[in-house]
Amino acid sequence: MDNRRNFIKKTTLGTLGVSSILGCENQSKTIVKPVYPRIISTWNHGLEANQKAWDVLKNGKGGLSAVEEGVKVSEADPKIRSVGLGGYPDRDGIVTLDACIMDKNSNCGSVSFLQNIKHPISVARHVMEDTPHVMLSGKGALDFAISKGFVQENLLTEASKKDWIKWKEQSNYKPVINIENHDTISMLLIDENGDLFGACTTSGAAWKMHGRVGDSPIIGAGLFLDNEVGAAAATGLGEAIIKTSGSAMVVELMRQGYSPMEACKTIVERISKLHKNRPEWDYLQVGFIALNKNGEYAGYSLRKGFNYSLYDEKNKDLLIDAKYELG
Ligand code: SD4
Repeated sequence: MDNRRNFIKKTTLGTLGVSSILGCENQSKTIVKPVYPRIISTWNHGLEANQKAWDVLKNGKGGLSAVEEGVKVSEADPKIRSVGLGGYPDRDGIVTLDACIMDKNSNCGSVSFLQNIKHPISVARHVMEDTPHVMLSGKGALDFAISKGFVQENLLTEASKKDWIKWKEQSNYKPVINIENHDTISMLLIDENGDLFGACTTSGAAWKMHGRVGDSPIIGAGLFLDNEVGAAAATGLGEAIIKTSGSAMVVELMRQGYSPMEACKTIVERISKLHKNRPEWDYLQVGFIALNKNGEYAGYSLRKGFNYSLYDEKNKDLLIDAKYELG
């Protein structure tokens, strides 16, 4: 309790240095007027993804289709090197994908270690809607995707192959911060009724071991929402996010009354403390985005360089530099 009191004191004193972008990032403790619909997504490619999601929502297709169609934009873009087509491969030169999706009723679906399918998020949705399970992995996920009509294709582009060949010269697994361990798209959406939806999709950490699965397909790590409270999602070094059940913890802190910013910051601090004296510290980056039931939002990361995209009625295509822990 004391910590929390201190934290609130610190934030009001401006220790966070949070700019009150649109009066929304730095949420007040007083009653706020809910603002929705609203969409936030990790990184700058979230701009295009948000636009698509917004259009789908406005066409009345619902929040679940909106987040699915939104992140599919990133999955299909070969220039985005950590999602879907064109994603960096593992150390054996194989692109393997992780994704999950969640709706307002806590229904969720997920795929991990999926190969040769451009839109893992859509397979994840099928897992959610057409099976009694939450997660399918590897060959089982691929067989399931094929049974649903998905077509196999080579996801390793020439550009990613070239980078992989270069990486193999040293074969040193030390992801370059904000380059080789970024670009996962995580999208959170609150619809016109105040209901929450989320999606997360990635090819994971570049040059990972074959078979490695990160946080992104794990409900509670890469993505979590509780329709009574809010939603959170992550990007960055998956191992660190899994160890703290990052997204679930952000939502639980919001349940306790933390603002999205306070909740994200608290979990980033926890991750920071855990990893400070470990070898991965040098390349550790994590970032969280959060959206609560009022439509208040925030993003916060360990190191500089994380940004996220916002889309709502007033603010189309806004890219926000997230506040960060290590100044
Ligand atoms: C992972 N969290 O597999 C993912 C990588 C990532 O932005 O977020 N990239 O660890």
